[in-house]
Amino acid sequence: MLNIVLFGPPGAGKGTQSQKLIDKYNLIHLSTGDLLRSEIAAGTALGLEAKKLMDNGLLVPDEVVIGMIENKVKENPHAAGFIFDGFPRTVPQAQGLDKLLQDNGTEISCMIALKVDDEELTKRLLLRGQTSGRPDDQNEELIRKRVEEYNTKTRPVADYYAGQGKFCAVEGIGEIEDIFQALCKQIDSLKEKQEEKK
Ligand code: B4P
Repeated sequence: MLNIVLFGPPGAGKGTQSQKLIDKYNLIHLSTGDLLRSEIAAGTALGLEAKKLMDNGLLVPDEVVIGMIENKVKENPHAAGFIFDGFPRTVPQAQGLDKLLQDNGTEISCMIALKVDDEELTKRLLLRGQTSGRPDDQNEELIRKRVEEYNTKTRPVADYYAGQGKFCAVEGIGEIEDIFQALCKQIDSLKEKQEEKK
């Protein structure tokens, strides 16, 4: 199986690139941001709780997101693989994901990080805020809070996968198509290595 974690700060382009990657590699896209937003839209108890945190730029509790991902992985036993977008965002989430995949006879193939500086992130998210209606994209202070959450809680997840020899990074600034090609290059070389091992 090809299980990719697409990593990067808020607005790095994880959602944008995931859409393209699932088509090319026939993978299932699991975005915790999208899953949480559909809980909010459906007005569930989980959604109401998550909304308060997300509207303040804060992370949702680990057990909530791990539970959501677990359900989705179990719903897709015959998948060719998954793209995890916006998850794991903390080291306990990464440990939870490792355990879940191990219990299902598979593992993370690689984490690929999109490198984008803070100035570009703010610019992109404010621009998206003009059309998306997402409350967390509407003002600079909130965006800064999300980047701060990323720097303190999420950044260490990269070291977690680097420690397993599963980390690589690509430049996340530039044309969307060029960034996509750089991601494909990493994934193709990963697939070649998987084939050689067989
Ligand atoms: P997410 O939905 O994961 O969203 P994101 O980090 O804002 O965005 P992403 O990186 O996917 O950016 P995108 O491609 O859309 O999280 C939202 C919130 O949910 C979090 O703050 C948190 O509260 C909660 N949450 C989610 N997962 C969680 C978890 N695991 N644990 C706890 N809480 C969790 O791109 C952004 C914009 O840039 C778009 O407008 C796009 O068009 C543009 N763009 C993309 N690539 C570009 C490029 N190359 N050049 C110019 N613009 C580009």
